[in-house]
Amino acid sequence: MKLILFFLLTFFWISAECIHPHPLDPLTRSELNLVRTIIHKSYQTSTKPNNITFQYIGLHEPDKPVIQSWLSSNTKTKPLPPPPRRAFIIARFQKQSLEIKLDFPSRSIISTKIYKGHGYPMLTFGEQSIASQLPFTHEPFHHSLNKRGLNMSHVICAAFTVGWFGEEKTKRTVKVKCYYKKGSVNLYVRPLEGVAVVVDLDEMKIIGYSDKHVIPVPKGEGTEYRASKMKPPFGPKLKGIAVNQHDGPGFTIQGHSVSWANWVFHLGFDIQAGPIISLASIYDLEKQQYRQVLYKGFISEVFVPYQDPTEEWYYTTYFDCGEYGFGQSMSSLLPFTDCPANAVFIDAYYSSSDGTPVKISNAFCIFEKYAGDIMWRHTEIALPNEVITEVRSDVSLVVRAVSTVGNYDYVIDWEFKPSGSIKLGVGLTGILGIKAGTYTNTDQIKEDIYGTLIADNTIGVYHDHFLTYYLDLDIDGEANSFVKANLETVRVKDQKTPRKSYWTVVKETAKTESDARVNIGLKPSELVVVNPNKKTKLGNTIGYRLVPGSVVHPLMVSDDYPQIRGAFTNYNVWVTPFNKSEKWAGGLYVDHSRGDDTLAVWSLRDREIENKDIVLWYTMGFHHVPSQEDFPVMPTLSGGFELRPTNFFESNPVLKTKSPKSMHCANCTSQHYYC
Ligand SMILES: *[C@@H]1O[C@H](CO)[C@@H](O)[C@H](O)[C@H]1NC(C)=O
Ligand SMILES: *[C@@H]1O[C@H](CO)[C@@H](O)[C@H](O)[C@H]1NC(C)=O
Ligand SMILES: *[C@@H]1O[C@H](CO)[C@@H](O)[C@H](O)[C@H]1NC(C)=O
Ligand SMILES: *[C@@H]1O[C@H](CO)[C@@H](O)[C@H](O)[C@H]1NC(C)=O
Ligand SMILES: [Cu+2]
Repeated sequence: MKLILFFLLTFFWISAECIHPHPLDPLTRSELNLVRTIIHKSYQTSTKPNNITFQYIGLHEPDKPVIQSWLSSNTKTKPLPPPPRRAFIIARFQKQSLEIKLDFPSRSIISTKIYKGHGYPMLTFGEQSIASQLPFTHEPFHHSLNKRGLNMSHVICAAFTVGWFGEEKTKRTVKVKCYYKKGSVNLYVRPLEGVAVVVDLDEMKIIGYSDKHVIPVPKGEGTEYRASKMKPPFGPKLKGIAVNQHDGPGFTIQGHSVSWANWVFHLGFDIQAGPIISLASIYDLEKQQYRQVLYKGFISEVFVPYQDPTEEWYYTTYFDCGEYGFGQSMSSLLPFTDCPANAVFIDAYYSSSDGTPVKISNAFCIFEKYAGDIMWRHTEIALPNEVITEVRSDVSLVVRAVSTVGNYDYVIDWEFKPSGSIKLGVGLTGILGIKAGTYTNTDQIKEDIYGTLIADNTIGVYHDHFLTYYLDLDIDGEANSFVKANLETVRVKDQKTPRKSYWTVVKETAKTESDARVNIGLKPSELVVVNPNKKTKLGNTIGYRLVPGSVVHPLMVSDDYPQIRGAFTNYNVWVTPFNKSEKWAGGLYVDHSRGDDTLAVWSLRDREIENKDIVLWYTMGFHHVPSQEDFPVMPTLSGGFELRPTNFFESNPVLKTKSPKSMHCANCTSQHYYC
């Protein structure tokens, strides 16, 4: 009897663990299955031929106060039960976009709304792949291939979003472009230029076809990037480097909650955004408590407009989150190369068009990084008979994901440092967007080709990458302000100093949204999110500073259609009051969007942002002028920015942090990573 009771208790305890994930955990495989089952039950009864497709399924997050009170109750003896798990779904059904909210505990749909605005939801892989097959059964396409002497069994097609260029009415269309893979797997550098197939995704049929002119498909030779297919000479030769953690990793992962050194945070996943970092707090040694830094941060949109205005290319202005799904596009990371030997991996799940869960194994990796850098140091030679040298090693914790959106690979890093800094890194690699041309030497070029000739018949088209981060900083609490600490030159008026000028800091607290739109680089200034209600013992306002990097400003004119849709890039920095429904800088329905639901539009309300729960939006990026080194695959181009404590701590928070014990590995001279 006792034994049975024991087993029953154990069973309940375990199942309680299972049904109580962290309220911000991404939807699990079984929850995704449940979504499909519940929604199919409601929509399969229809006699209409159009089946429901799932464009977006994600966590319907509990409201911020609910999360906050659940969190604070966790430290008490009687913690609150976690709020009910819910899902938010965007589905296409009978040529309409449905917004469905679903409650897991009651297994029921709690609301359904038909979206009436402009634009369409994210494209699923399923519909992209069906659309990409359509040309193969289209007679004119066969003709185009014959005309070029191409063998159809070596042709691969892909679907591309087409944007919006002022059309009154739109259909949910994509353009399908095709590539030749005979003799190479590097298909993106071998386009069938001039052939464009317009597909209506709702009807799933071809509604337009054009074959403008025959341009040679760039040759396959020299486009290979697989190590296994390459012939010597190889080089330069690199020796193996060991990563050695004899005592195991210094972090712990429970579910999706990560704790390392003085940091704790939650790592979530979303099909549209990819990684989501929430509830990042840092332990303050002096205050003996964790202090809030970031309530939530993620990449809200990635805008990639190409700069070729010709008929074949003008529409290539992609929104990688809202159109293709930065999370859906995440690649499985390879141990030892995508991440170092000491990395730990986490899987992710999303739903395919028909609602079946798809697993991305090794979607994230988490690892401690030590690259031989210095956290702080000093050598003191001024003391008599004594030289002091103190150095501390810079070890950090990295969360990494890679999104492969078609041809491009984005390496996304969130790096936490014991000093309180959070560094956000972006690496661009993969294959360039290529246009085929007739040129084989720049001498032949007499016109603007909108790109760089990077191989025979191969033009790397000019483009930008804008990555807009959503950063809901809650510096020691929700009520925050945004301060521009402007560095201003002062001309000396009196004669007491030989100096004629100096610079000083003039602080300006943004009252409303319009005060907080900043184009970085125009004026020297430190941009700080402060908690105006908290001061250090010395009286400085505590805060976190945005240290920009990889700054870009859009170069298209502001009334150009892609720039209207991408108007959230008009400033590098925006600050908005927190609003749960303002998450996606380019809007929720980005495909064919008209720019009426962007950050730039919300911000026009010019709401008050002083001493309020605010969100900082930061756009970093790159203008990409391709070069020959980017071919046939591009060496990583890195950029990023930093969030850095400023008067947040009473003094250097890593003063008393010891360098980790240095480790000598017996096998470090070996060329392999066996240690
Ligand atoms: C609709 O979905 C059901 C079940 O998933 C499937 O059997 C049926 O073939 C689908 N119909 C169409 C027209 O796709
Ligand atoms: C096309 O390629 C396939 C597969 O390599 C081959 O079997 C076929 O013979 C080729 N057709 C022509 C007409 O060359
Ligand atoms: C939140 O944002 C949405 C979309 O911009 C807007 O319609 C709504 O009025 C906002 N809510 C508040 C309380 O401002
Ligand atoms: C070094 O490598 C050898 C074999 O490659 C292995 O037997 C030995 O345990 C390794 N030593 C350490 C310290 O890892
Ligand atoms: Cu690029």
